[in-house]
Amino acid sequence: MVKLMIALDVTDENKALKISKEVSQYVDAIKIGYPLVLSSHLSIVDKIKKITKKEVICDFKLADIPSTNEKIASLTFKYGDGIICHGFLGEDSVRAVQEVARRYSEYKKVIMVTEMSHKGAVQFIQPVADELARMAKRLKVDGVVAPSTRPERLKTIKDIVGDIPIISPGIGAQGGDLNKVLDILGEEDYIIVGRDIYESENPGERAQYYHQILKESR
Ligand code: OMP
Repeated sequence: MVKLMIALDVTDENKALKISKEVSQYVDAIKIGYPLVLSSHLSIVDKIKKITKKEVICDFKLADIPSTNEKIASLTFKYGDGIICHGFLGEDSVRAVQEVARRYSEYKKVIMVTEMSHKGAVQFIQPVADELARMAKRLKVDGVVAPSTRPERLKTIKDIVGDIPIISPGIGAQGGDLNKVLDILGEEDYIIVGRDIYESENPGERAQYYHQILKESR
């Protein structure tokens, strides 16, 4: 069964914790990023984990020189189970994050962006995305980000990375076609859904809706 990761991009700690509780039984992982962390504190990861007992991935899209990436990763892995970093900075910047992850524990995940889901991604990142995917494969990262908004690109990237899990945003608010995406993804992969769950009137019900579709598509 393809897994469900909620993107919890709300800017209010209480709301984040309330939604975490409501969706916890239907999601496999939680992704937080700057919106939530800058409006609260990174230690919110502990609170979310306590409520949900699920993995929390920190989407900080690291894009810096190795030594700065290393500092950010060290602080992040005190709390998060995983971190998202960019690959276009080059192999050394990603390796720096991987080394920090390994120092913490074998369970800390480094997830690398290949191609992004928004329109602007075709401008600069898409032309090098296959190369980024090949680098991700070579570096044996723990996951890659690839777009649900472009199923044909998702398929190409999946073919390149093979058994590296994909986490794929673009379903819901960004208009990705879930059926097409489910034909491509496997049971180690995740769809990421944010606004369509956390902005809905009943986030728990909406998460259950996705959970059910994923379950039935097995
Ligand atoms: P919704 O569009 O609200 O479902 O949220 C998607 C989530 O995935 C947000 O947290 C985005 O920042 C993130 N995301 C993308 O939308 N596109 C990408 O290419 C990569 C990411 C990401 O790395 O998570």
